[in-house]
Amino acid sequence: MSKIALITGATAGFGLATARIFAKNGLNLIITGRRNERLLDLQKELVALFNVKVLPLCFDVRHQKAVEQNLGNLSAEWSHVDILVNNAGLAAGFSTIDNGNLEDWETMIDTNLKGLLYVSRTILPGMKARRSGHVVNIGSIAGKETYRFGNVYCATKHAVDSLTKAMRIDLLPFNIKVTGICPGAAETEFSLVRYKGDADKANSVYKGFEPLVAQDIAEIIWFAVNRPWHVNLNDIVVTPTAQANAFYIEKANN
Ligand code: NDP
Ligand code: 8X3
Repeated sequence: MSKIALITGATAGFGLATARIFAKNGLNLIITGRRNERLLDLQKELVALFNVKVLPLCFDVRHQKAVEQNLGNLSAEWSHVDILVNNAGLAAGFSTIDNGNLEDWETMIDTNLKGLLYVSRTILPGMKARRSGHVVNIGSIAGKETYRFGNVYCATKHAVDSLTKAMRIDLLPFNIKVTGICPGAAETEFSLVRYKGDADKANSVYKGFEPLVAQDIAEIIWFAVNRPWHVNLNDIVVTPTAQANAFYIEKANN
C-alpha cells in the first residue's frame, strides 16, 4: 500500500517542491494551504504526471476549528497518515522589537507555532495508535540563532526547535520518528511575504550569492523520510555554501 504524506503549506516553496518529489516517488498526498486554486492545480498536475492520489484541503492553520474540521475527521482512505511535514509558516516584517507590528506578531506566532501544534495534535493520535509515523518539522537557522530585526520570527522558530525535541521525547515510546530541518537562506516566496509584496526588497536578499532553492530542501526531506526504520535524522541545519550561519553570508558585492 502506498504511503500517505500530509504536507502543510504545499502551495509554494518547500511544501510545493516536497509534494512534487513525494508524488514522483509514488506517495499519496494530502496537500494544504490557503490558496485553493494552487492546491487544485497541483492536484491535477500530480495526478496526471504520477498517477497518485491527492487530497487538497484549503484552510488556514491558524484556525484551530478549521484544522480540526479538515484533518480531524479524515475518511478511512486518508486517515492513515504516515508522514506529516509541518511546513506552513512565514516571517512578517523586519524591525526592532519596539517597532514591531502587532498583527505581524500574531500572524507569525499563530501560524508557525500554534498552527504546527494544532495540525500535529490532530494527526499524532493516529500515528500513536498505529505505532508508526514520521513527523518532519521545518524550523530554520532563525531557530538556532537570533539575528537583528528577526526577533519574533526567530522566537517562533526557536519554539519550533524546542517542540521538535519535545515531540521526539513524547513520541519515543510509540515508534514515531521526529526530524527537524533548519534551512538558511532559500529563495522562495518567503522574502516576498516577509516584505509584504515588495519584490525589490525580497530580491535583494538573494543578490550576490547562490541561495538554496526549494528543491534542495525537498530532496533533504525526501532523504530524511527514506532512511531505514532504525535510523532517525534528528536535526538538519542546511545553508547555502555561501552562508556560514544566520550572520555571515559571503556576497559578491560585499
Ligand atoms: P513560501 O512563502 O514559499 O511558502 C509558505 C507556505 O506556507 C505556502 O504554501 C503558504 O500557503 C503556507 N502558509 C503560510 N501561512 C499559512 C497559513 N496561515 N495557513 C496555511 N498555510 C500557510 O515559504 P517557504 O517555502 O520558504 O517556507 C516554508 C517554511 O520554511 C516556513 O515555515 C518558513 O518559515 C521556513 N523556512 C524558510 C526559509 C527560507 O529562507 N525560505 C528558511 C528556513 C525556514 P498559502 O499562502 O497558500 O496559505
Ligand atoms: C528563513 C531563513 O535567515 O531569513 O527562516 O530567517 S532567515
